[in-house]
Amino acid sequence: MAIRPIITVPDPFLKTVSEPVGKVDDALRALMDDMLETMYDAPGIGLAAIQVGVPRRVIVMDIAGQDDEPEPRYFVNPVIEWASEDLAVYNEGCLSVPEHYAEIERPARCHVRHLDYDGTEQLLEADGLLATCIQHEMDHLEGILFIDYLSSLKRNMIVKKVAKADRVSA
Ligand code: GNR
Ligand code: NI
Repeated sequence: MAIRPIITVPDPFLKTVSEPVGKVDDALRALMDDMLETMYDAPGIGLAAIQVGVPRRVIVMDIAGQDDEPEPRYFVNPVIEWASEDLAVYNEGCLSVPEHYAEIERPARCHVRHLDYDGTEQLLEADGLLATCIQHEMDHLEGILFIDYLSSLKRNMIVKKVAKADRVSA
């Protein structure tokens, strides 16, 4: 397993629409292992493959609390089958937009069809943080970031600050 660098805004690669995975094989599992290790190290509660520069429809996630047992989740080729009419607001952050947060409104509950670590088809029925997080991650697969829901004024300000912080620390 290895920790991979996470790309940040304004890297245009984050806008890539990721391609479906053909087959869940050992090479894909190695990618998912690296993604999980990278996510825990960051630390974060979710990570899409595009954030480590791989334009494939793959997500890892773990929303268990710090004092709880780890609960890694893997999503390959996820599809939202149903989303609730009722919305929920969550103060979102993103490892590709470090140290900036914004309240984002999304469907409160959703059902997501996907393949798991073994390539078995699963249906996730999500609410709360799990629903928010899976939708945030699935946006990454379409090249969308949470800051894309903000005004261009706010978005541009955040992108500039991240770029500057990355310059200073580089
Ligand atoms: O670590 C993360 N926390 C988070 C908090 C609220 C809503 C979504 C997230 S996902 C984020 C990690 C990340 O950038 N995933 O793409
Ligand atoms: Ni993110």
